[in-house]
Amino acid sequence: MGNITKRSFCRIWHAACPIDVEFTDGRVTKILGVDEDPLFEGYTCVKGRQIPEQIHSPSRIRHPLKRMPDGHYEEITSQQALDEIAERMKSIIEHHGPGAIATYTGTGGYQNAPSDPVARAFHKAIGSISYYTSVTIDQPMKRTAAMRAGVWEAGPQNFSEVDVLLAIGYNPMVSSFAPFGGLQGTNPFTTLRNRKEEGLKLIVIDPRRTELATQADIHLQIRPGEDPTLLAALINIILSEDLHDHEFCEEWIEAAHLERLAEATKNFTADFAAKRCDVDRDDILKAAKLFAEGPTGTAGTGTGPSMSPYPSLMEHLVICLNVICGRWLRAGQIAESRSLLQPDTRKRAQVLGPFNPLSGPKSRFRGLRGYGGEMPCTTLAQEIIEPGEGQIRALISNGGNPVAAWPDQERSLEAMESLELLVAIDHRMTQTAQFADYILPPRLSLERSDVPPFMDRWFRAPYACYTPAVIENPEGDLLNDWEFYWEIAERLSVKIQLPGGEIPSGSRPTDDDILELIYAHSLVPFDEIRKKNGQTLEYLKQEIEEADPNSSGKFHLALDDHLAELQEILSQQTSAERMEGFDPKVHTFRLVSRRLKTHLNSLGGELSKLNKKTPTNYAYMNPQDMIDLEVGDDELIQIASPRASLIGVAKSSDDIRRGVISMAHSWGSASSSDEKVRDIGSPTNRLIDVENGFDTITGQAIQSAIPVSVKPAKEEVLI
Ligand SMILES: Nc1nc2c(c(=O)[nH]1)N[C@H]1C(S)=C(S)[C@@H](COP(=O)(O)OP(=O)(O)OC[C@H]3O[C@@H](n4cnc5c(=O)[nH]c(N)nc54)[C@H](O)[C@@H]3O)O[C@H]1N2
Ligand SMILES: Nc1nc2c(c(=O)[nH]1)N[C@H]1C(S)=C(S)[C@@H](COP(=O)(O)OP(=O)(O)OC[C@H]3O[C@@H](n4cnc5c(=O)[nH]c(N)nc54)[C@H](O)[C@@H]3O)O[C@H]1N2
Ligand SMILES: [Mo]
Repeated sequence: MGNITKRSFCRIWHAACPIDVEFTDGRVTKILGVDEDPLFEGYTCVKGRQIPEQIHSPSRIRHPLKRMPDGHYEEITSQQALDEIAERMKSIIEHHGPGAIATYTGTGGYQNAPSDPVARAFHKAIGSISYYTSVTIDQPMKRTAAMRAGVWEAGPQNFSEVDVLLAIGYNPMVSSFAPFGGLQGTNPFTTLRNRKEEGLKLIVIDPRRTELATQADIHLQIRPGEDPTLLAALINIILSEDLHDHEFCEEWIEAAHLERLAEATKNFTADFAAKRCDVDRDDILKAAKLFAEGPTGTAGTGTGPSMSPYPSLMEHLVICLNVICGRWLRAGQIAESRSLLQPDTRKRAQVLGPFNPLSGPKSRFRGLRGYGGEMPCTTLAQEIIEPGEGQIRALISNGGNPVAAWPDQERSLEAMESLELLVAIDHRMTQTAQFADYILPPRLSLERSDVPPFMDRWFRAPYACYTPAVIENPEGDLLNDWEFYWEIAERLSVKIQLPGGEIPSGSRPTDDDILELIYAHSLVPFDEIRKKNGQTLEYLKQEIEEADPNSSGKFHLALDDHLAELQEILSQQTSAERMEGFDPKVHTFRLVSRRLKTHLNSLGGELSKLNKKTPTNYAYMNPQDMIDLEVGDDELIQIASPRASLIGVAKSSDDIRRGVISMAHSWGSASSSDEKVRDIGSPTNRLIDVENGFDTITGQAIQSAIPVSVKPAKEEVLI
């Protein structure tokens, strides 16, 4: 047959890089970038280039597995698995109500356009509130903080044109992720180099001198968890030096809110912040001035500070910075990004809201509520464990890995053990799949038609991108995630309702039928999108309209709960005091989260090249700290938080500030000890307690800037 090439796009992660998939004798042999793509210019990452091995790996699960009473798994047909699962669900619903059936959609589900919408709609169809996703443990405050402060309908200033970028705790060169208005994963190296050549000024706040920070004009190498202090100081300096955008503030900030914000931040002086955050005072002053003088710019946050103490306050302060400097698109300007898959929406230069984001049902725990159409993931393990009305008894893990990824592993493990029914939709025997009653293998990326649901609204141009399944009849008994929900709905005699109507009963729809139902009201008709794989549609760039003369929305910057938190912070030595059991003499280090080039959360270890490059989730530390602790490279250390301890493999890295351990999450096993740390790493989520120091709005647990003690550990701990 020889070599043929088919065009698709990568779905290892949201970045959605266009790829040419090379086939030799019917097998995928190579992934190539697409040089002529207008946004990506040939860019791919090392993970995406391993897709051939992922698709053809002998260890890939290709047939449904059922756990037998003695614990071993047997292959069964998908029809048998679905019949049995539906029967068990029926009985659970009959005895305990539909809320006892839960789904958790993880990153695997989010790289698959129909997965989340169909899973959500299935839960609506059966009347279950118990829908959860990784979004509520992944910067949920981006949504809630914006709603609480007010949303600028026209959006942030365009990344391609801004003069200053303030990047707070994200690293797109590795993560291919960037927030709102920031550098996206779309070809990040070339894009940043080009923008720097055009004069972009870059300020980075990160305890690590990251791949992004090396490009910064000012790098504030902050003590982890102290971002609220630094951000409050930037606001204070900008307001007291009169560097803010008066006109914008007068028009768009609710009366008295600017004065109250100024009052609440006035003690956050450059000196105070320099001491608390351990950064140079003059650099803070310079950063405030650089950002405020722009003339244009944008500030945005990533996972680091969003997982540290006071994350909602932190996000709110970033909104305040953008507001007081007027960092938004105005009437007559052109927005560079535009969603093609969502319905057409207006973009007016005005504030919508504020809104109450917490409109969902009440959780049984910690006074938290649902938001954004789902329940907070940090309560899910407890909702499973805790008996009583509302207890969850069945969980579908839809492209996720709860045991590895959820904060508070002890609770996650107890939850997995307590479930009456656990179904894992995954192609790997993960830490979670090991507990499953049924494992249903999905069709993987190249085996399904798709669009990039997440990047669609963030590409730096209206960009149309669709792929057909480039492998048509994959070997095995595989279901696309949505097919699982449809098959169960058929058996429960319920209808799944999508924007374009119900998924029909009887004969099986195609992926394209489902995409068409989901995107029935898209700006660009789905039939049109289907004809495009990586084209920018410049003519769709949208001009910002004047504000509606009757609009009364204003930004609310002085929210009582956040002002109270600012006062609390002023009275502390460190934000770690937010955690019970923190002892400044014992917990002298902070453990921060990071991403690794070779892995995507828990995915990567099964791919030979990636595993060889990164065999474990090293505990990266400053070399001087290692000398002080008398620990050498590749030696073991014990890391203990107020909650629990783990064994890490130390590695010196002079890009990390002193007093910090930088470590990737979702490694290790489902056991509570780390004998195999050198081969499979260890789980930082064991160190976390969802009840200790959590964010009261979103429920986000402290997953970064975790106070820990560190000491050398002997090899014997591995035996
Ligand atoms: N301590 C700490 N904890 C964290 C974080 C942190 O920074 N620190 N980060 C948090 C964040 S941001 C997130 S998003 C979560 C991640 O949480 P999860 O999404 O639960 O974790 P992943 O390891 O990404 O799990 C994705 C699973 O999907 C599977 N998969 C891959 N492709 C497909 C597919 O095509 N179909 C299906 N059905 N499955 C597929 C993979 O094999 C993998 O097991 O973890 C969170 N937890
Ligand atoms: N290669 C790769 N890419 C990925 C992933 C992966 O696992 N591997 N995961 C994907 C997922 S699920 C997500 S959500 C995105 C996340 O994308 P990013 O948010 O860009 O994630 P990171 O690269 O971990 O960057 C977080 C940064 O925050 C810093 N940090 C930690 N604590 C603090 C703090 O208290 N304050 C400040 N200011 N900084 C802090 C860390 O040092 C780190 O550099 O990445 C995605 N892309
Ligand atoms: Mo994430």
